[in-house]
Amino acid sequence: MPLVAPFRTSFGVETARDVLLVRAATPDGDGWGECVAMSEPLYSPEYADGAAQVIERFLAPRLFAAGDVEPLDVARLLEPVRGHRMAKAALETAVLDAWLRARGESFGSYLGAVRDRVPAGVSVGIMDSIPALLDAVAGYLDQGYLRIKLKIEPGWDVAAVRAVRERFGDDLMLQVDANAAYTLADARVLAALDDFDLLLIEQPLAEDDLRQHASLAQLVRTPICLDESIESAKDAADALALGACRIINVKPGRVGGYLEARRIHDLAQAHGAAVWCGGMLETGIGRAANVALAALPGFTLPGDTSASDRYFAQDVTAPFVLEDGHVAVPTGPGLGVEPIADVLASMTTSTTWLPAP
Ligand code: SMG
Ligand code: MG
Repeated sequence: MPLVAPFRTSFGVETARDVLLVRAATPDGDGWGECVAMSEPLYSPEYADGAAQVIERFLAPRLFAAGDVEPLDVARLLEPVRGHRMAKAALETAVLDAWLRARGESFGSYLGAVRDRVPAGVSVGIMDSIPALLDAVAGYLDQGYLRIKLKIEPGWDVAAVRAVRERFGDDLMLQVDANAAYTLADARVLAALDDFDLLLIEQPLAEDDLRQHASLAQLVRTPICLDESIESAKDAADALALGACRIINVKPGRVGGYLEARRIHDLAQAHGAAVWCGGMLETGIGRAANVALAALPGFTLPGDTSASDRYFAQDVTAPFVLEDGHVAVPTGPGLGVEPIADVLASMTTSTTWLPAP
């Protein structure tokens, strides 16, 4: 799916989204799940084609072998396979969607949503120049986005943040995301961001640098938020106990599914730590579930839950739209949205059916 504009991060430029969707065909009806792995293993070790293969060879056979599978069984059945959380999450979501549709219950209701709409933030890529960045941010604010996240990397940090803060004022909710582009030796640059009253600095250091994030947290005043480092509720517990972060970006794909994502929400709430819902340039399928999760009570910061048109001219479902800076939580059974058949067909490059043995 072509993106409406290139999206540059510290690890690369995305111009299109290569999407892997999982459809679970069950006796009670279909369910859908979106795998958030990107086409290349640059954000994390998983990638879309690899996820398709691990589902086909190792994950789906375990579910088929188990026979009658309920959503709460999926993670346990897939546990013997190490890692591959994004692939596992897509399967669990498809099973959960089918199960909820059969029961007439929405994702939001099942997960424990307490809001019917969620405030929307937007993630703004690294640009060629500060004027281009200011134009992009102005455009998003005109559309009503309530929080801006700037992607940063060494060389595109303090000046970019200063320019946005000066142009749009102190009331703008502003945060940054480095996607692991810095080391502890850059602490001075990261501390310079303290002047700009940011909500948080997301994943400044490498994903396996929990201890160093804890050291960095002693050197900067801005709260540290972890994304790539948190792959499970256990990781979240360790990070909070170590003081490696005060805030967690919850991405259901990264942590193996919506049920584990909810556990992280519950754990963070018990710790008094804030969570917010991250994004992986999802289509309407993944977005529907993210928006439902973001409506839980502990999601107290706006998420990367933007409207469909921030990413795609044509979404695979009816588009999610921004209303007064918010996105509505779907209320229909399951995800509450489904792929539009002819749109899906026009975008599909390959389909593999895995028949139950
Ligand atoms: O879905 O709005 C979105 C993208 C939000 O910045 C975003 N995601 O590290 O949080 C992150 C990145 C990961 C994907 S970047 C290609
Ligand atoms: Mg991030």
